[in-house]
Amino acid sequence: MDKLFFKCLPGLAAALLLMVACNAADQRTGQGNAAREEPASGVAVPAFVADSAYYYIERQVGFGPRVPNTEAHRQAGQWLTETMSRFADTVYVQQARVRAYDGTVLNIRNIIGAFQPEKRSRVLLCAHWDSRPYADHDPDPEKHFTPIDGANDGGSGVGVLLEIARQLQMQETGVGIDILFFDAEDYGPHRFSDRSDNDFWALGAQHWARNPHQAGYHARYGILLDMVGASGATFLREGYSMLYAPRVVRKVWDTAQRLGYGHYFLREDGGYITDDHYYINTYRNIPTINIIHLDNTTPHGFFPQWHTTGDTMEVIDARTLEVVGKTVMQVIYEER
Ligand code: AHN
Ligand code: ZN
Repeated sequence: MDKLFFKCLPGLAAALLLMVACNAADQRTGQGNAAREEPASGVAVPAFVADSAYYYIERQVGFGPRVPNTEAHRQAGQWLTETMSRFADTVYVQQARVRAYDGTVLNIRNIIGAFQPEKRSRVLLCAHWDSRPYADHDPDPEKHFTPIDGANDGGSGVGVLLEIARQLQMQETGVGIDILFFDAEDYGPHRFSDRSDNDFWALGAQHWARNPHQAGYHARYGILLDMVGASGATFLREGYSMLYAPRVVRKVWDTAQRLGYGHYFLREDGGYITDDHYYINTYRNIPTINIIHLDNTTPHGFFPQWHTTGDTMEVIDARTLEVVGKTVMQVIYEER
């Protein structure tokens, strides 16, 4: 009974919060759920609700660190599957066992929501849903083996994409959309382990890219969201994105500029990051970019709380979620 109570209360809070968020949007536009904004291009794009994306991050973090083979991870995966099932036309859950750098066998799940599955022309949106098992960049050495909340690293991309999924359910796009939540992105070698190989990151994406949920799966292009929620985020042009998908980078950065978000999407090059998109590009030949917070002023090149116990809800700013959500929505709703 206790369990039921704890399960239902957040559910009710969710419903209420979403209702409030929707009503707020309704009042602004007076158009109910079909709330529309028509900027420069003239395409009707539904209004991304940043508070809703923020709430989806809070829910994920609420399960505890989403580290593979833990109860919090199992429960978060269950919630993600259920939530995606409310929005997408078809949901696939791809289960697998993969071997981590240290030999640990991880039970993983990639969760995929397909919108308008009958459409041949498709765009893929993705993020990782697991969180890192260790805060190996924490300023406090005692925390170097503490799992992290991953509010920004993991949680933010999923939060933005769940809100986009909610909008897709209310108003369809000209192309089909697939939203992929990859598992086990962040189980890469501990900073102090002797394995420094880059191929132990993005294990879920590596598995999916070799065994897609549909044989021969293809999409026009893909967009990965990684660490898209910190206040004052800067998105530099990531190396592999420029190498494999320069036209997609240009399309997205131009769109952001048009929407007035040029101070987030900088026309500046960042480093090459081995992330989920690398395997989508190399194994599946789908030109895929990474919208990732890069910062040349920190020692590791990421946001300041990267892989520390400080990656909590406190770093999340709804304004950043809004910038990314609106940009991605504009791009996909303009696609014919
Ligand atoms: C490397 O550090 C080689 N890849 C890390 C990509 C990453 C970690 N994204 C989020 N967390
Ligand atoms: Zn990470």
